[in-house]
Amino acid sequence: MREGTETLVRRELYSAPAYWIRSVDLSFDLDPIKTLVISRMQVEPNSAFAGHHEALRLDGEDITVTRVQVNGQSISFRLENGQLVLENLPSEPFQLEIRNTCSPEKNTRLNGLYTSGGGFFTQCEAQGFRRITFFLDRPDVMATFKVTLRANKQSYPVLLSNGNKVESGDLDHGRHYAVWVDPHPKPCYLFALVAANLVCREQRVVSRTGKDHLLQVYVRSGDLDKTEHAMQSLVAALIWDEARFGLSLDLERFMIVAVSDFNMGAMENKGLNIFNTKFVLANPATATDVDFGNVEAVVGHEYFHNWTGNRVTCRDWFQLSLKEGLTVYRDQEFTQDMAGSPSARAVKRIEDVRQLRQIQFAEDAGPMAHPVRPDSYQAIDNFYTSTVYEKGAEVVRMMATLVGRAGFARGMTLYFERFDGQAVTCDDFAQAISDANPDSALAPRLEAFKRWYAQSGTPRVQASGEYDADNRRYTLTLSQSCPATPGQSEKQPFVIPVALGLLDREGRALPMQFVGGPLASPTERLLVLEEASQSFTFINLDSAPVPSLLRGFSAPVILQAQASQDDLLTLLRHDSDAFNRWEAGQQLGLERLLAAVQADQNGEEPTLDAAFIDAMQALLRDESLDAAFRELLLTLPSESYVAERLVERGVAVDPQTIHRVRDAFRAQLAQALHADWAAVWDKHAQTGGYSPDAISSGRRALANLALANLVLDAARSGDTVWPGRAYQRCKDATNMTDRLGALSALVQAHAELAEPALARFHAQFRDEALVIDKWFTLQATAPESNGRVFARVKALAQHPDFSVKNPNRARSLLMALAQNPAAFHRADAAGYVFWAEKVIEIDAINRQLAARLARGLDRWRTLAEPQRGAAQEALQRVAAKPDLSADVREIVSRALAA
Ligand code: B3K
Ligand code: ZN
Repeated sequence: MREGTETLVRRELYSAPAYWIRSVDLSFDLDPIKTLVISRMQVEPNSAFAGHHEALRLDGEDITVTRVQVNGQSISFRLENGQLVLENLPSEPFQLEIRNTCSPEKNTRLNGLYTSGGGFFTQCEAQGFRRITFFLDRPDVMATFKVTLRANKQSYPVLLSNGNKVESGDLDHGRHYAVWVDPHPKPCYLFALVAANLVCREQRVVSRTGKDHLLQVYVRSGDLDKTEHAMQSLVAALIWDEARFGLSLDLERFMIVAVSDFNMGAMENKGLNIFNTKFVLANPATATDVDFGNVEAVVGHEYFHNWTGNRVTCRDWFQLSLKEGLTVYRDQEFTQDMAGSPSARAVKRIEDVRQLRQIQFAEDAGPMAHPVRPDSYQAIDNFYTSTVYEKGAEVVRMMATLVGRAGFARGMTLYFERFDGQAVTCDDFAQAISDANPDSALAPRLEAFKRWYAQSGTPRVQASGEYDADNRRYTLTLSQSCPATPGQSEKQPFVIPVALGLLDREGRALPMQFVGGPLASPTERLLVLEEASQSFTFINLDSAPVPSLLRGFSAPVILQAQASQDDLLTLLRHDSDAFNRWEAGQQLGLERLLAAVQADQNGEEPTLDAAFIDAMQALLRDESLDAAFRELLLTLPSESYVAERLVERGVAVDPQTIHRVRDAFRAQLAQALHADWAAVWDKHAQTGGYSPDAISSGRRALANLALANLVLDAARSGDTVWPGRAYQRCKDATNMTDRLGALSALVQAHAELAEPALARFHAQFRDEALVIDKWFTLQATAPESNGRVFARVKALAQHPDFSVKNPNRARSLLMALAQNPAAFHRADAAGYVFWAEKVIEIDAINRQLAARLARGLDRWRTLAEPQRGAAQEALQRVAAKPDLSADVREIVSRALAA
């Protein structure tokens, strides 16, 4: 047992293991109360340690060892800090056999071998395998696995593990068995087994190599009608990875299994992906367009790990972004390529950036700020963060930008040539991309570029332009800085690719020519900012241009450009870069929100000006724009994004004021554009037969936004027609996107009809767990008004359908509350008291889940009083618990540290 230990693990202290485990033969007698595990390993002393006779220290946690044998002879052993220590071992390779037991039913942490819905499932990344048997639980120890499963045949008809099934049959006493062999050496975090009563959808495909593959999606028998989209997504992912990167499936069989109790989204176990049901199950009646998109993205993500993560894995957990950043980049590209049109690609990019700025930027500014390649951790599970994943993906994206699309594909090829079958580092990856592109913009700057892996914090880029009319020149000066973050006070300059365009006042793209540069004058250029400050001069310009900076969000930085209102309006109307068009609109909205929050202190009512409303109206009416893009343009920056921008300006955050102001603006847009919203609704409300493609889902998204505005405006005007229509749509809708959109319109506007609609919805979907999750979330994320939302969340926590044991359900209510600033950050501290209770309650059951919820107060220091003091007290209350897990302790102590 290693409970409560708070040792800090450091990246610098990496050393190779004293022994290798080359193969392992595992056998399981599966029983919920007591499962017997026998592990036979081929162990080899690491020749680098020759002559030292190191002890072999095997990791173990919450398991009981009953016998240890070396080459068939029982030997003595001792347990030290939870590790099984074996001494006086042979200096030649030997066979080690360990027998131990574990208790899957008691494993409420959902880490290791556990039971869910009457079946057995595993989760081993990062350190769950040690909860199954004693092992060198580290990713640089790679072994081939043979697995024998024995279990009651009636209760567990399906027995699965990694690789290929080589044998199966019946045993005495109603039991049966199956033997699986995985020929690919792998670290133990990629081990998986499933024993359950499941059915599967299957399909055969032939890959480019000419090989035949069996694809299977396993679910509970009632869910088979929700597996088509996951299977289609898997086939699409297979084809895409071959086409874009030349990477084919290396397995005869590829399985996906859905489980309803799961700590995160999904897990890329070799050949046996285990998924949270939320990211597998989808049909039009129960899943929204967003769910369909998530299924495609996560199925793709886990499939892509088969190469980026499994074939080439991480040397140690500090290198996590090696596989996660790269695989997120790959799944983002996959979704964009699947979306097709340039406009649909831009929509996906905007959604990804919005997420990055909302979550990762806040993380980078708070107590949990860490580099993409962290330097230390207490609980590795706390470092599966937005920084490692999403910022890591941006780092890969910048490399791809600097070497170009074809260059990046070459880099990937070299990466696999060099490292296939090995456990490597982020440096190895960057080196391969660079070496494959010696003449690129990356190669000469590689060392400086790698600061993205080492330095935490979000860089700021200031831009200012000067036009010299006499010489018809425009000089753009870019400078960068990065605020101090925990443990890092000084930062060196980053290598920042800045995609740039110049527009004239009419919005036409201008050719961009450098002094003395080549004659070519494209309308977009990639500048590389690598010093603290640099100037770029463009010639032959007849008037002062409007710069379109950081197109496509070419680097994960905060741009401080001080663009004028006119410039922003020009960009909003005309920029050829869809991302920057959207960004200009966000800037215009943001400035108004910030000004109104400040003015609120003088008692001024928040009022939107005609110029802004007109601009929004023009966009809403512009039929040449995709519906999905208009939906994004017409959505104001979120409350948490506004809060972070206030922090930037040194203002203490009052979530209640931000909420009041943003709500007032929403209401004004709903009123001023009423007729336009009604017209949009008429045009987009009916989308015909359901298809989750980008065009149809964009139409549904815009229709739902229109309905939300119309129902919201009805709350002001007393109109009953629109709420009536929304209610009717809740009843009649033929797909979940429309139904939930209508329900959400009622709930968000606190319409009277919300109550009967919610009750009806619950009754209709009471047996669909994932839909009931939505029902909880919808209520917890409604705009707060007079404490009603918070009161409802507390009541819902007592609802018979609520349970903190199921992570999806717990998140659907509690994480949702933590993401609803005005409901959570109450002046009377009740939100924090409730939060602390739940963190402590859940920590006793499931520490990973509790640690995620504990992140909810990361940004307490930015709050104004009385919230600030109250939040601190709540954190202290949690920190004062003596038996807290290392996971939660790490989060709250970092939050409280000065
Ligand atoms: N690699 C897993 C995450 C495991 C999290 C462990 N706490 C899922 C993924 O990123 O694909
Ligand atoms: Zn991943």
